[in-house]
Amino acid sequence: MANKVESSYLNLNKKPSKDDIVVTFKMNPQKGFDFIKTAQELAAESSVGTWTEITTLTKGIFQKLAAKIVYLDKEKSVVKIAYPIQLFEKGNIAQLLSTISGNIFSLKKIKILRLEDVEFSPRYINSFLGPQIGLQGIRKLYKIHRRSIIGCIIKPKVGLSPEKTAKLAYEIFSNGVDLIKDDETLTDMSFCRFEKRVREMVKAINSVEKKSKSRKIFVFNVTAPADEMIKRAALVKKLGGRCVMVDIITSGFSALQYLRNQNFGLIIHGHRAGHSAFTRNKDWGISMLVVAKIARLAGIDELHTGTVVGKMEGDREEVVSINNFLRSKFGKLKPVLPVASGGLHPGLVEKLVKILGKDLVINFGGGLHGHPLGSAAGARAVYQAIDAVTKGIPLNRYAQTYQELKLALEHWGYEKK
Ligand code: CAP
Ligand code: MG
Repeated sequence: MANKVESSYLNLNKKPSKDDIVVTFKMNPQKGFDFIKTAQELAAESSVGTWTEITTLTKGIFQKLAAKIVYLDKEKSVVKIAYPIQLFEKGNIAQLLSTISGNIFSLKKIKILRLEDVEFSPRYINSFLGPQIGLQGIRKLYKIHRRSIIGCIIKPKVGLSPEKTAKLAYEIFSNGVDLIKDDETLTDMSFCRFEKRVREMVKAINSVEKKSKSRKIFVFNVTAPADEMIKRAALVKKLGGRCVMVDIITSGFSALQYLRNQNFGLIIHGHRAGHSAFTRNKDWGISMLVVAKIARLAGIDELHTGTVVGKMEGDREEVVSINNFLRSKFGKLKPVLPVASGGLHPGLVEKLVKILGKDLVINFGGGLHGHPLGSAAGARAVYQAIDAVTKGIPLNRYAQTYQELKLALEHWGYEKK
C-alpha cells in the first residue's frame, strides 16, 4: 500500500460518528511487520483500499467511505475500526459480513485476527426486522414468568420413527417439560419423514395440552436449502405447530433472515452447530457474541449460547455477556431468549441458574433420557430440579422428598453452587 493515503486511515483522536459501525478486532501481524501499518492495511482492505495506491480512489470517495482506526493497543493486540454507515447496505447481513469479516482474514501479513465485538448504530439495527416473537412473547405464550423454560432434546438424535418420536414427546410433555426439540441433524430422513413427524407431533401436543392445561411447544428442525426450509415452516404453520429450528451456521444468516421475513408467527429457535469452527480459537475467527448479534438482526427468537457448566466449550464471562446482550436493548429489536444446552443434568441446574439466571430455556438430552428409570422419570427429575431452584431450595434437600431427583443426583452427581 502506498504511503499517501495510508496515514489517513488513522483517526485516533476522533470519536466515531453516531452512525458508524465500530468493530473491535484482536490483531497481530506476522513477525517482521509493523502493528500500526498492518492495522491500516486492515482498515483499507475492509473499506476502500487495496494493496497498492490506485488512481481511481478519489479524495471524495476516501473521505466519505474510508474506515478509520479509532483505537489501538499494541500490548493487548486491540484495534478498533469505525466504518461509515454508507459502506453498508441496510438489511443485508451477507454484505455486512463480507465487509467486516471478509478478505481481511486472508491477508498473508496477519497472524492473529479475531472479530471480538461489533457495535451497530440504531439506524442500522432498525433496518432489520429482528425477532418476531422474542423473549417476552415466548414467556407470554407459555404463561411462565418466574421460572426457566424446561426443554428436552429427543435422543437418540436420529433413528426414531415419527410415531415413536411423538409417543416419547407425549410422555415427556406429560411429566412437566415445556419444550421438546428435534436434534440438529434430524431433518427429513428416510426413517423419520418431516411431514409425518409434524402430523404425529401436533396430535400428541393437542392431547397433552388438553390433559395438562398448559402450553407445550415442539421445535421442528426445518434446516434445509432455503426454498425447502420455507416450505417446511409453512407446513408446520398450516398443521398447527408453533416453533421451528434452524441450524443457523450451516444454513447461513441470509436463509435465517429469509425465513423470518415470511412473518409466519412461528418462534424461530437457533441451533449453532458448527460455530466453534470459527469461534473457539481465541486468536482467530469471529466471537460467539458477534454471532449472537447477527442472529438477532436476522430475527432469531431463542438461541443456544452455552451453559458454562455442561459439556460444551464456553467460559462464564463469555456466556454471561452473550446472554446479557440478548436480553438487553438493541435498537427497536425485541430481546431474544437464551438457550442453555449440552451435557446438562439435574445436578447442574442450581449452579447453572446461579451463573446465568432464570431467564432462559434449560435443555436436557442425555441428562433426561439417561435417567436410571427412563425418560418419563427423567422429565420429572428435571422438573423437580427447576422447581427447587425456583423456590430457592437446595437440590439435595428437595431430593429427600422427590425420588426421581434423588436418583438423578446419585446417578450424575450434584455440583453445589
Ligand atoms: C445437547 C445437544 C445440543 C447441544 C449443542 C447435543 O444434548 O442436543 O445439540 O446442546 O450445543 O446434541 O449435544 P445433551 P450448544 O443434553 O445430550 O448434551 O447448545 O452449546 O450449541
Ligand atoms: Mg444436539
